[in-house]
Amino acid sequence: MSGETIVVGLGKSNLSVVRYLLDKGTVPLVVDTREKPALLNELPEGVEFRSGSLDSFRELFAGASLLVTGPGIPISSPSIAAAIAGGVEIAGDIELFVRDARAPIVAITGANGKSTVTTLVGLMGNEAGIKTSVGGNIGVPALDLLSDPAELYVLELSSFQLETTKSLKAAACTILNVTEDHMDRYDFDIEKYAAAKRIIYNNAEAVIYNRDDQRTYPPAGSIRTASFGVDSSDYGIMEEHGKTWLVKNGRKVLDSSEMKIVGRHNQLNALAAMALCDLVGISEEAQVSVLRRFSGLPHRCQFVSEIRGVRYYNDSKATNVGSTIAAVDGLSAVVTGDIYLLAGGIGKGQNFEPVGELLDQKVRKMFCFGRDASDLLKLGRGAEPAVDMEDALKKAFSAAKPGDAVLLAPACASMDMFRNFEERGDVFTALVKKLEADNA
Ligand code: UMA
Ligand code: ADP
Repeated sequence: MSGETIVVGLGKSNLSVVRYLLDKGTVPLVVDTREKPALLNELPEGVEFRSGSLDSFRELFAGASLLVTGPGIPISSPSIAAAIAGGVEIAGDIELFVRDARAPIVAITGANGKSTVTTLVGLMGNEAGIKTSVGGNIGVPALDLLSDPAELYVLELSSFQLETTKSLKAAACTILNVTEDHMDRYDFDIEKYAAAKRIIYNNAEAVIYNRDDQRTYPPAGSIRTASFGVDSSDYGIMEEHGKTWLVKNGRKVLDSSEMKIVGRHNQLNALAAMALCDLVGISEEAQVSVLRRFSGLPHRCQFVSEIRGVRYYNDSKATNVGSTIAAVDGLSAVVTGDIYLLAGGIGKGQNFEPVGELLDQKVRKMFCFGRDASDLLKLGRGAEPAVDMEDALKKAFSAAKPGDAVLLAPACASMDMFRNFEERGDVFTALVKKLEADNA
């Protein structure tokens, strides 16, 4: 094999790739478009780093033996596409992981709900006494899991990660849903985004799909399939005498009011998690016991404080329109008054019209901030400008009455004003706590 191994992009995943390659005796060259990526000082000694535009590396890429691209790097970038066309092998961290993993893998993708379902399956596996490790897009690079022997891996996979993965043979996998996200990476074509997600089904032993969402359907002939959805067939939902049951083939398994996570979307997440667990032998007892106690991940419709009778919720993880709709729907089920929405950031080329429909029905007003606030403001119907998130919060505080709720669910990525969605949620929480102290 001639040429060198080039790691493109120095983020979290590729730092794990560098360590992995060094362990295998390969010293890669690392490149990044940023002059000083935040993780540069963590690059192990002896590994060369170069900064420059992707185009400036065209010749280097063309002569490489292997290109390992981070998820933030589009493989359609001309210099990378040219290298691939010229026969250079491309892989991402997940590809390297699955080649070495020695335990079955449960793989989860979807526009929304990935982290919730991934966490649930991880907890359920461990509850059943199976040593289960969780990683991937959820924030723990998959390669970091290899050092700790596991009996089962649960991976959250983004469409970006799937694009550079070809050897995955999941023991069970799912596409939870496909609604608009990352359109700027998929030529504004949701079918291209869905096609990237469907890579997860290649060579899978068992597939779970969302029967209410055609874009999640597996190709004909997939070995074992099961589905989840809002009717009472297969993994489903049954309404009876005012109760909402999670059912398996019509058999009542859990009264959803026993779960701490609320909203239809979380009922669907619970069904998907149970289906995946059944396929890899995680007991129903473990499934139900986790569903009864799991109170949700931080930054997902997380209750922050009640100030003068108004409840404040942090759903900073709502980084696309679909997740904002789910957050508002979930909250509508538990809030009697009006909902005031704080939204904005990087719109990623999404169509915001469904947010306009929320303003027609469930949301009283939306205060908009961030880079693409103007796209949200075009919706009219109660969309008002704010200077930044703090100003949006102040405006919502002035407008809300006892019984109302203020919800941060931005429908946008955060990186125009914050490091990531976690920082945005933390800043919001701190601002709400300050408001609470000032109004005690
Ligand atoms: N970047 C550059 N130049 C480069 C390389 C990267 O500007 O040369 C930028 C990217 O455009 C991006 C950022 O740096 O904005 C991070 O990209 P990265 O490839 O270095 O990402 P990592 O730090 O390795 O983090 C990735 C996932 N990030 C992305 O897919 C953008 C993390 O998911 C994931 O937790 C981590 O790997 C561990 O596997 C975050 C995410 O936003 C939560 N994911 C998207 C989502 O969920 O919607 C897909
Ligand atoms: P992801 O990892 O795919 O971003 P999360 O589980 O972190 O998904 O949830 C992020 C946000 O998406 C939640 O706060 C909620 O608003 C919304 N959400 C969660 N599950 C679903 C679902 N099944 N369908 C639609 N929206 C969802």
